Amino acid sequence: MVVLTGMVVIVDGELASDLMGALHREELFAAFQPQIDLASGAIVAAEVLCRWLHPRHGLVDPDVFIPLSEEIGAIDAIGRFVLDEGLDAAETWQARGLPVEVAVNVSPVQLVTDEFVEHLTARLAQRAVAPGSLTLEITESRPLGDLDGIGEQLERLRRRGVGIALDDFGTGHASPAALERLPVTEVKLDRSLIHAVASEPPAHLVSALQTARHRDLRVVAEGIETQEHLDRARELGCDRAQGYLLGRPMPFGELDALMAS
Ligand code: G
Ligand code: G
Ligand code: MN
Repeated sequence: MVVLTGMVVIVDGELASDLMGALHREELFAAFQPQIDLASGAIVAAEVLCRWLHPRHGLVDPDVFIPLSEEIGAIDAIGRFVLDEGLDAAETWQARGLPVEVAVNVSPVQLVTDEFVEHLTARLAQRAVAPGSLTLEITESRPLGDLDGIGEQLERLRRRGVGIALDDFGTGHASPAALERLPVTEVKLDRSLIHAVASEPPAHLVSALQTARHRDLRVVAEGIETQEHLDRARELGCDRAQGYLLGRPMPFGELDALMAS
């Protein structure tokens, strides 16, 4: 099988074996993308996004290496790495009295066993980070599979005070069911809904948003690239916004400097 990543064609068996050692070779790093509070305009959170700088192929798309890592059993190690990067950032900001939260993507594959919850619990105990300042983003772009099994793990995380976001909300047909059955604290509206500026939001989305508001969930708009997108996010009643207009995914130091200015 051949995978296209930008201009490069890579045989995927080779990519898989490269990915196995990527963490130890320190080829993986975290990028941080700011989230803005729509009322105040302040940076209130950052999403941590994993990056892989391959020595020969350059940056590999996460849409390629994340699913690959799930297949080859590397997602747990990568997930722990990204979580640590997020907790480092939150700890640094909170030590300085900056109330900035972090959001970390978690693959449903990481929630198949108890390991992730146990690891996260241990990490939180070691660190000066308020659990409420960490949100885990669960994507629904791939089928969430056994909602009950995932729900159980998410309940345990909620009991520890961690926030749970439904990522890419409004794309999959699973949205309303997942919203109903999972203990979520936030929904992240997929960028396709923000980019469809000219059209009315679909009825199922409007009703899902009403449910979200009734349950007092935070609503975050993704993919804000233009002023029009920002206006759309406000019209939809979003609390927070994220996108290239407001800040691209960037190294920690860059976001840190941006917040200081
Ligand atoms: O920047 P972007 O290309 O980072 O990310 C593409 C996709 O990869 C998104 O769906 C995003 O959620 C996912 N992704 C990025 N980083 C991580 C990560 O650390 N863990 C998981 N599970 N997914 C990630
Ligand atoms: O699926 P998830 O929301 O976790 O991934 C976020 C993805 O969206 C990342 O790939 C990130 O680089 C990308 N992204 C962030 N802001 C924008 C934006 O304004 N426009 C587009 N097209 N993508 C964005
Ligand atoms: Mn995300």
